[in-house]
Amino acid sequence: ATRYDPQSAEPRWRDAWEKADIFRTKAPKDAPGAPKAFVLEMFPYPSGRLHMGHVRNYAMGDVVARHKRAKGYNVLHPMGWDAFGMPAENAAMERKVHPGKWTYANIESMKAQFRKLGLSLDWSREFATCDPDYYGAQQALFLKLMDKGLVYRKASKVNWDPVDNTVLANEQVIDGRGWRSGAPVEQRELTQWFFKITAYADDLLEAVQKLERWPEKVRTMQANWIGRSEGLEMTFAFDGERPAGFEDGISVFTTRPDTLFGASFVALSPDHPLTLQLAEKSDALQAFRAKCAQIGTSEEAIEKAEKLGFDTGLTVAHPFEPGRTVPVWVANFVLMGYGTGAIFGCPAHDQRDLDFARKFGLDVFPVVLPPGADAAAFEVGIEAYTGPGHIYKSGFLDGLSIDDAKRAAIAKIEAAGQGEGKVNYRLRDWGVSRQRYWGCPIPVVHCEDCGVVGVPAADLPVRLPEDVTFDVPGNPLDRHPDWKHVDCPKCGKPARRETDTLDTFVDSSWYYARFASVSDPEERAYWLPVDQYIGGVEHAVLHLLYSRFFSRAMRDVGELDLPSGEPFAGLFTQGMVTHETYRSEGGTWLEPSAVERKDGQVFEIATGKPVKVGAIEKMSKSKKNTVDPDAIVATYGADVARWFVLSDSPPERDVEWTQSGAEGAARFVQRVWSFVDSLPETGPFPAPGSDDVSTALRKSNHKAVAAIDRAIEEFRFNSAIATIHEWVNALKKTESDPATLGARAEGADMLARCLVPFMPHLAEACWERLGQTSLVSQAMWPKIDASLVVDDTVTLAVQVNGKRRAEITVAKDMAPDAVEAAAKALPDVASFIAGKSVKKTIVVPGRIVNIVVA
Ligand code: ANZ
Ligand code: ZN
Repeated sequence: ATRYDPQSAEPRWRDAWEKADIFRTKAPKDAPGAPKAFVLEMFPYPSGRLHMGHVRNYAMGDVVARHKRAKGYNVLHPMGWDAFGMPAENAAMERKVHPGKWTYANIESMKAQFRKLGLSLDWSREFATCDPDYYGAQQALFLKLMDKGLVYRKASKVNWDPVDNTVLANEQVIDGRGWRSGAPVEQRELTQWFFKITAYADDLLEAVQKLERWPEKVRTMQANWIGRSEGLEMTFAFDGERPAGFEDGISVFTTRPDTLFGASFVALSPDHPLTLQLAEKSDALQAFRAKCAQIGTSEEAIEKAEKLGFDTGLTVAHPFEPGRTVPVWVANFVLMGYGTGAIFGCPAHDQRDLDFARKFGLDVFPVVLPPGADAAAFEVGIEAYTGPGHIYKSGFLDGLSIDDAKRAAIAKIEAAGQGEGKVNYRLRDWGVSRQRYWGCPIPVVHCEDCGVVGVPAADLPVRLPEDVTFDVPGNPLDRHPDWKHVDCPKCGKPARRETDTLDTFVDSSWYYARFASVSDPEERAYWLPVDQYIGGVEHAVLHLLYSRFFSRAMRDVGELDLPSGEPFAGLFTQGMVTHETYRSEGGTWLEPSAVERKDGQVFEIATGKPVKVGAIEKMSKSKKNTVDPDAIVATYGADVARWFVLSDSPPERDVEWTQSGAEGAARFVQRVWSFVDSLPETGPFPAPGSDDVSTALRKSNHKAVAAIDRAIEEFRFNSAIATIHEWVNALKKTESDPATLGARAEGADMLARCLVPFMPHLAEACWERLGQTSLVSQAMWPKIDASLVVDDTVTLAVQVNGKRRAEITVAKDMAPDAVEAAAKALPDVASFIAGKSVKKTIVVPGRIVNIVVA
C-alpha cells in the first residue's frame, strides 16, 4: 500500500484546477436551465495574515459552493478585500510605509495563503475596496443617493483630542483618552455627512422578520437595534413661569401613557434646547452639564452611570388633574437623540425613574396594581414594578388593563389637542464622515456661492493623493498642500474639496452587488440576492443592517433590480476557533508550538519545565494561543485543516483546535486513501453483487450519500463528516471479501464525489486512482437509488414496566404478536419477566414494546 502525500498532491491538483479554470463563473446564458447559487463569505480585511477563523469561515463557504456546483447549480463564489481603514494608517505612522503599499502587499501575501487552501473561488472577479475603480463607483453611487435625498449634512458630535488637535475614531479612544496623547477626549460638534437609513426603518424591521433562512438571534438583534416603540408624544404646559420660546410647554415621548397619573417629575436631557437656554443664566446648570458631558455619549456609559439631576425650579401642570403641579428637572439619563429629549418620570413603574426619585426625594405613586395584590397594601420599594396588572388611583383609567389604559389616555390627550400617538425608532441616521486619509473620498466640492456641489461623473473617481504625510496627527487630506483646492464644477470659482472620507462600513455595504456584476443591472438581477452568506456574528447588526439599507437605496436609485430589497436570502453565522492557553511558571504566555504534552502533562519545550494550562479561548495574539494556518498546511495539508475546523462541533458553535485532533484528521486521510488504494489498479470494476454483504454495503453507500447531502443542506457539516467516518469503516470492513468488489467500487466512486466539498485534493487523488481522467471537482453529486435508502427494518425499544431493558430490530412489516414474542425472548427481557405474570403487552409499531408484569 502506498501513502498519500498531501505535500506533493495538493499543489498538483490546485494547478490542475487553475489551468482548467474550472471555478470561473459562467455567464447566465452559458448555463441555461441551471438554477443559480451565489455563495459569499464575508470578505476579509487584508491584515497580512490569514488566521484559523478565516480558514473555518472560508472552508464552510467552500463546502456550500462545491456542493451546489456538484448539484448542477450555476455558482458564483467570489473573493475580494475590505481594504480601507485605520490599521493601514497606523502602519503608515509607525513604519513610514504608505497605506496603499502596505495594503496591497498584504493582499498579495494573504492571497498566496488563500490559494493553498484549495478553495473553489473565482478570482477573476477579485477587487479591493481601495481600488480607484471600486471607490469611484461608490462615489457615483453616493452622488445618486444625494440626489435622491438619502444623504445629508448636519452638526454632530465627534471625539476630539485636545492635545493632538485631531478627531479620533471610536477605536482610538481608550478609557476616555486619546490613544497617542493620553489626553481626556472632548466632545466637539462638526458638520458631518449622514445616510438616511431611518427612511427605511419600518421596511427594514418588517422584512427582517421574514428572512426565514437567517438565524433567529440575528433577526432579533436587528429588530432591537431598529427598536420600534409605539407611544404618545405630548406636551406638558407650564403652570408658572413660561420660558421664552417654550411657551407651549415641554414635549415628551412616552411608551407608557397608562402611567400618566403616576408622573412625579418631568426631566430634560442635558442637551435639550431648554436646558441650554436655562444654562445661559445659571452657572450651576452649566457646571452640571459639564459633569454630565464627562460620562461620554454612548448609551452604555449613560446606562451604567450614577443618576445625576438638577432641579430647574420650573413646574408644569398635570394633564389630567387640574391644580396638580409637576417639577421640571434636568437628568443625565435622558438622551437628546431619542424621542423629544424629554420625559415624564413615573418612578413606581420605571427603574431609572425610581433610582432618580429615591436619590432626589421625589414622589413615588404606584398606579399599576399587580394581579392579586391588595390595593391598600401594595408599595414600591427600590424595585420598580414593570409587570402586568390593572390601573388604579388613576381617575378615568381605573380598572382598565395596561393596553386599554394606553389607548384611553392617548385618546384623551389627542381630544384635548395636547399631543398624539407616535411611533419612534431607536435607529439613528448613519454618520459616515471620517476625518481620515485611508478611505473613499466624499465626492463633493464646497463653493461659497453654490454651496455643496457634486463632482461631475466625468471627473470621478476623486482619487486619493499619493503624496501624503503621517508624521503629524490630523487628516492628511486636509493638510495636503493643493489637493483640496479646486475650482467649483458649477461656477468655476476657487472652491474647496470635501476632505472627509467615508466610513469603511460603506465599502462593505454593496460589495456583493459589485461581485454580481461590475455595473450591469441585468447580471446583478440574475445573481442577487446572495443565496448563502456566511460570516461572524459580530456583524449581526451594523454590517448586515447597512447592507440591507444599501440594497434598498440602490434599488430606489435604479442601480439594482431587487424587488425584495434583501441582499442576503440565507445567512449563517459560524462559531470561532479556540485553543487552550499556556503559561510558563514565570507567568508569560506560551505559544502552542513552544509546549509539548507527555503522559497528559504539558511541558515547555525550551526549559523542560511544567506549564500551566489555562482556559480554552478564542485564538488571539495577546494570549499567544494561535496556530498559523500556513504551518498547519505545511505539516498536514490543506485538506486536514479544512476537515478539522468543520469536524468537531456544529458550525454555529466554537471548535477547539488541538494537535491530537489534527493528527486524527491526518490519519483519516490515510485511511480513506488506503481504502481506495486497495481496489485493483485496473478497471473496469464488476457491477455490484446481489449477495447479502454486497447489498448491505450498497445500502450504506446510498444512505451515506443521502445523509451527507441533507447534512450539507442543513449546515450540519460535522454530522456529514461523522457519516463519512462511519461509511469508510463500513467500506474497509469488507475490503478482504472479493465478492464485494463491485459494491466497494461503487462506494469508492461515491465517496470521492462526496469528499469534494471537504477534502477536495484527496478527492481528486482518489478519483484519479479509480481510473478517471476528468476532475472530480467538476463531477456531479452521486445519484442514489431510492430503493436502497429506505429502511426495511425498524428498531424498537423494549420496556418492562416502563423501564427500558433492551432494543430489538425487526422487519418493518412484522405482525405485532410476532414482535411481542420476539421481544419477550430477548435475554435482557426474559430475565425481568421470569417468574412473573405478564399483565399486558403494548406494541407501538415502529417505536416501543412495553411489557407490564406483576
Ligand atoms: C413614562 C414612562 C413610565 C416610561 C413608565 C416608561 C415606563 P423605548 O421603549 O426605548 O421607546 N424615554 C423617552 N425618551 C427618552 C430619552 N430621550 N432618553 C431616555 N429615556 C427616554 O422607551 C420609551 C420610554 O423611555 C419612554 O416611556 C420614556 O419613559 C423613556 F412607567 O415615559 B417612559
Ligand atoms: Zn460655485
